[in-house]
Amino acid sequence: MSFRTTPSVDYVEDVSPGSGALPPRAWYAASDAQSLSLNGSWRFRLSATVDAEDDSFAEEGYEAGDWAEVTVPGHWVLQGDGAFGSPIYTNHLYPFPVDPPHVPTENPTGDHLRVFDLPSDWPSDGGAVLRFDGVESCARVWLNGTELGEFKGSRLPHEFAVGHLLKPGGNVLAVRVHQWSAGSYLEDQDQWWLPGIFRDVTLLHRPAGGVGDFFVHASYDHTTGEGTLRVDSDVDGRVTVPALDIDVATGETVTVAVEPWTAETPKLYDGVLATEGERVPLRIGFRTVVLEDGLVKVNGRAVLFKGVNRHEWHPEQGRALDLETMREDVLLMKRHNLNAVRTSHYPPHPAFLDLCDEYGLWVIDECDLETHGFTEQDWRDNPVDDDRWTPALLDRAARMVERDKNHPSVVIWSLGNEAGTGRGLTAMAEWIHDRDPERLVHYEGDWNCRDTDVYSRMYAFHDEVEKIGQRLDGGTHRRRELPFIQCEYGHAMGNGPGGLADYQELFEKYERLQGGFIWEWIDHGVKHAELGYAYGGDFGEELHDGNFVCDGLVFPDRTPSPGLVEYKKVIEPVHIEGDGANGIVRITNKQDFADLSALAFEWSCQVDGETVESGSLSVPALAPGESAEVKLPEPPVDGRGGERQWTVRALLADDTSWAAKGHVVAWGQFAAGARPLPSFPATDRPVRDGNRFTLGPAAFDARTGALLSIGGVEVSAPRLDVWRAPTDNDDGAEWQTDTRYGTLWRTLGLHRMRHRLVSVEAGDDALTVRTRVAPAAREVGLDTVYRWTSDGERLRLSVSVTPEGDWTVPLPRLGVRFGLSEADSVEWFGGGPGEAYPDTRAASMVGRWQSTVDGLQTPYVRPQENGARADVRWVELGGLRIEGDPEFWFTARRWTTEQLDAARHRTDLTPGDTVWVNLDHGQHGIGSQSCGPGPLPQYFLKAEPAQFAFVFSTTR
Ligand code: IPT
Repeated sequence: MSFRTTPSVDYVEDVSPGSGALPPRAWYAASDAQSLSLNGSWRFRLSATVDAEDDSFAEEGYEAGDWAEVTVPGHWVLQGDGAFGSPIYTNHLYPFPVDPPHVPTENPTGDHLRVFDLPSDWPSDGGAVLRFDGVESCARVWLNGTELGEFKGSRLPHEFAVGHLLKPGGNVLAVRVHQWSAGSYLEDQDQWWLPGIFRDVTLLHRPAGGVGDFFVHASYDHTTGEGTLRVDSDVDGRVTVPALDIDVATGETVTVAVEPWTAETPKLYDGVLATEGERVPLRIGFRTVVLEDGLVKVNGRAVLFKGVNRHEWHPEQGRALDLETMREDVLLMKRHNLNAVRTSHYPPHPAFLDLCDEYGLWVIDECDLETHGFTEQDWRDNPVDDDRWTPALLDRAARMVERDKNHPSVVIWSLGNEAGTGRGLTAMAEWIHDRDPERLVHYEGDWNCRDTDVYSRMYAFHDEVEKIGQRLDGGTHRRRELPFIQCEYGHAMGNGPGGLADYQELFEKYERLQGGFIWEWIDHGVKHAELGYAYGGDFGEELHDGNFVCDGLVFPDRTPSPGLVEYKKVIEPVHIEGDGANGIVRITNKQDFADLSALAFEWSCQVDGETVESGSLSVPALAPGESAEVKLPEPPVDGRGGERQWTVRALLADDTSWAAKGHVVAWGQFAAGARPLPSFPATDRPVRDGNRFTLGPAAFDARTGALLSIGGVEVSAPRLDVWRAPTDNDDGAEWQTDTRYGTLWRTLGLHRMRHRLVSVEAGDDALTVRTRVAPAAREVGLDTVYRWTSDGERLRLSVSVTPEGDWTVPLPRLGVRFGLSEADSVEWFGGGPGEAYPDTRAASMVGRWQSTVDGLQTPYVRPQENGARADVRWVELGGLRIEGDPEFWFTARRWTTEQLDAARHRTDLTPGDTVWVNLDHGQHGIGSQSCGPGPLPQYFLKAEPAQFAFVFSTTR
């Protein structure tokens, strides 16, 4: 005899999207129909398998008093202090056997229970709908003991008709959520696996004659300046837009003069869709998206996407984001000049799209689909190429498009991410094209562009992007006619990404290149009591991808990282270049739609980094693409003869919804005269006194030639340093074999260089110390000569480095490191205020800056090289003033590079007694090799002969 033991749980491994839910429809936040939020505290019981507990908890009268509680929206693994399991991070590996559609027997299952009363004024007529905006990954739902159905599609809405089941009080809503389901195979995005009811649960009254589904078609004709509106509605009604005097029936078309919607000018018209039983507010943006002349055009103009990939993330709530956090993301994006978001890799909380409409961001709305883990088996059994899964794929496409179709910000639909190729994707594209011919379709995985309207790639190197721009990349006939975007580039993991300015130059040079989207917005660090922020492996996962989950432009707490500051500069909407010698500044409007009337311009003149004069600059309201040359005022007369430069800034002329008047949008800086280099005659002579040499203000160890003090300031002797704690980009991704310099440097031994003293020579005007710096076991080395001179007050160190042997790798850095026993505040004249490296220095502004040693540190979630300031002319700290000949890179920290290198989390770093200072002549570029290209050749720090000098004096 055979029998099945678990007939009731077949749905978990069923490839179908589910059963019982209503057809998808347009989402709206509020209408005049009543609604009841069911967010809040729910009773919660966790089981280890899908059927460890029966479903009697769904019955009325069930006693759940001894259950735990969780907050909805939320993920249970982030609640209960570890009592409910923990998060798992994998990039593309499935954390369970690839055995589709089966999932492990160990399948954490969370039973959620909520008892609610209807408000006393809840209408007795009409029906009601229960809406789940997001549940990971599979849910089965009961109301008052009656099963409503089950569903998959974690980041998509599901509604159930419940009017007939509701009672005034004591309604029992029971939801059983399984962490793993057949749907998990379609949700293999690079992120934490986080089960739970993580978006809102809402009960919506559905009045008789209420609004059903509706589709707002609002186009803009740039040749006439007119907008055309038609609202198709399942339920007939009227559409009114008071500001436009529109009052038409649904389904009827009306054309009037309008201001169009663009990301730069997000004009929304308030309207109402009124049916017999309901009034739904509309926010209408008129715009037309087409593929024309091989370009994505909106309102007749090609757009340049300056975008970012945004996962939903909060360090404590995971993907359960509140409205304020969503708004913070949008405001940060607008304030950093971004104009586009790809909702990687699933439709976001719908309120986020409302914000994109309101503040102005172009959106690529991506479907909740990724089957990346099948790449491990050459895509065998990939669900997107297996007809049995196609209904689930179509269901996902429809739930996204129907939910989000009324957002003007959404200009492109994306089928999903990293799912290989297959018939299921084609079916999705066909369905979407048919349902919404007024938008374009994107998918990166198909390089032949069979189903898509844009050729999209991720992490293509600069040289390939240039070829694509020049249309020399070949490809299918269809692809050759399409515009190009990088849906992911500039991997913002740790220090970096480098090379953004070089990409932007290409995007701006070639018409076919319509920009790109940085990977990614935020580090998905999980707030952790001991570690600060946890990443993959910190929860004991058996398979994980470490800190690959921390690769955002903002830190987990949404503090902008230097990468975001750099990106803001690189994509600034106004280009400001100057000819300082002739006092001319050239301003170019790089926007696609808006003129410059929203901006005010200011000039200032600096002598040695200090502003001596400033004023406003009148700049014509240039149209997009236009440039003008503006004459700067006569440079101020100043007897000091220092280094002079101009700085010109573009600021918001008035308050906007996203930043206050005076917010700096763009800037340019240019020299008005060369920098006088520090020099003095070497008048002093080294004098021996026992085991010391003195030279001007300095004392040296006579035997080793090591500097001991300058004036009263004790130092641990400067010596050559080439090591930096490898960044994630130095380490590179595992699939990059021959350019992973972090490993190559370590193999060569650059992290354990030995210093052999060759000679100490006291001459007439200099103390010269000759050394050879080299790693054990290798024949390569760096002949290094330190030459010390003084004029009695100041001390000059000239370093000359001559590589010996066959150097096949670049150097991480080249300079000197020394220790100071006391240092806290730091002031410098040079690049700032933030860190910069050779290929991440666009945003480094030359000026006078102040900070502290702690303030100089950039808190990358996994500690690594950070905090260098570029182009430093002089720095003062710890009683010393150090001037550079030429300018140098300055770094100071309370731990050694070796300690920084060994640390896995910020909490591993404990300040020691010494402040370690690096004065570098060179730094190797950063690149984006944690996923993408390394530094371009011009940013390599080659092992080549080099000379550089520093002048030391005391400030006390
Ligand atoms: C690409 C993914 O699309 C994205 O989700 C993320 O994983 C990113 O890489 C790296 O952080 S896939 C890439 C490995 C080609």
